Amino acid sequence: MTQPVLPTAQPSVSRRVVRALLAMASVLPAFPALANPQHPSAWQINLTRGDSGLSHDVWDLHMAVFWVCVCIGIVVYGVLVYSLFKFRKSKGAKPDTGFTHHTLLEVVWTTIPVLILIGLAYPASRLLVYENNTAGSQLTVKVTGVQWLWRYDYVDYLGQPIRHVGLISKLAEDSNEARQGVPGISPWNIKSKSGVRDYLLNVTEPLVVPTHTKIQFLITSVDVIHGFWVPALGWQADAIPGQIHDAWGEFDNPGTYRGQCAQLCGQDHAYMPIVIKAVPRSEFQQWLADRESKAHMDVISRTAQVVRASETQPQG
Ligand SMILES: [Cu+2]
Repeated sequence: MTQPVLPTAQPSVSRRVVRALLAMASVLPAFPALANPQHPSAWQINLTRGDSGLSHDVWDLHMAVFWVCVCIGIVVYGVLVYSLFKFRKSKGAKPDTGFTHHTLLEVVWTTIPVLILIGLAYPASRLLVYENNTAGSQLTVKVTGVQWLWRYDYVDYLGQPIRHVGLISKLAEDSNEARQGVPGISPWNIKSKSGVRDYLLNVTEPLVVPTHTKIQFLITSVDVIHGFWVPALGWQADAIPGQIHDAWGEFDNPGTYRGQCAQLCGQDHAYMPIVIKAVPRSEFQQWLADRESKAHMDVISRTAQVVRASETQPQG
């Protein structure tokens, strides 16, 4: 067997490669700091940490997997780049044509990835089971995707059924007019009360939910597949016609949380944002009571209209 002619090591090159990899790795911890659960900030490229125990668990797992991948990348690409420089043709290196396999090495590089995959699959599976366990929810909201808006129906709260409280949430009027080129409305001038630019991000009416409450979302659609995605919740669920997908979420702090439809659902897919307004429990209870009494009055008014119409009908 011909032995390869190996050149002498080039410590300056390998040291430069290691230094470059370390420099790249040192920038990465800055990314999570940019994650804002309520408003995405400029250059926010990492997953948001969200605003509840569940979303923090998702984020922690995501970061753990991320760092495992970074370590694997450093080892694999480190060896690759080091070998490229150390054994380059210009230094006289020649391939070992007689080499076919190395049993011990093959066992090692098969066993290590299998162990890494098992190590990642175990916490991921546990979190998946936890994420799908909606038992003990205190509020249930049915979410229906419609081309191209969201409908929310409140089903029950603290074990009590809620009747006739629902709302249609579609793209805010100013954004809708600006996107259609209505004269006099510029996308750049559309801002919320707090001065946040919210062109295409605001809706006619947000989904109002209480903080510190386990909320069960029953997600479905009436036409095509939509995707209910609010990054602060830590998950995304498909809204599929004829199926109910249940998931749960919670908000620890009051605020406005934004999301988007995450499945390409038609020509106005980009114009059906999601806005969730989390408010303290007492405020939510007041809001719900107002909505229930308004819904009750609407039912009475409609019934009275029907009775009046039947009374004024000419008797045959
Ligand atoms: Cu869509």
